[in-house]
Amino acid sequence: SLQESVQEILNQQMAVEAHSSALYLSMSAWCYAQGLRGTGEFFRKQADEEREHMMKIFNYITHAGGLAVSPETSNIERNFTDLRSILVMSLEQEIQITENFNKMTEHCQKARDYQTARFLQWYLDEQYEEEKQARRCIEIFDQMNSKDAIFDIDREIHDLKKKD
Ligand code: OFO
Repeated sequence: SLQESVQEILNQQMAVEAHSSALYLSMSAWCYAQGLRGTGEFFRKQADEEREHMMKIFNYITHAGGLAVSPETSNIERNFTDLRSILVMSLEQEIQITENFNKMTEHCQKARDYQTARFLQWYLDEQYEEEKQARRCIEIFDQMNSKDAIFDIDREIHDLKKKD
């Protein structure tokens, strides 16, 4: 079964994923309220994915005979200034989450819990994709930005969830 310290860092990450999901939902709401439906949908899907990430950890802990902790979420940002600042915030958040998984993997290796280290590999792959997508969003914004282009940007970001 899981070592105490490994269970603890997995539970902490469950809370991070829950927060991430709630933050993306908040970004989605803001975008929809601005009439940016494409980006609103993009972030709504992103919120769903973060919840799936959380549940994947929940299942892992549970099936390993541990005790998962259902996280609380608070301090969810609601006041955003503009679309670009949301896109930058999203990239920064993903970079931070990647760093979490690096540290967790290192912890598991030191604790000689190679099973969990291997489980975490999935997240590192996923983070690579998410950072790539978040970086692409900022590129799209910066390449296309002009007052007339905001709805084209909105559509391009929306379509990112179809590609890959
Ligand atoms: Fe995009 O963060 Fe989850 O793992």
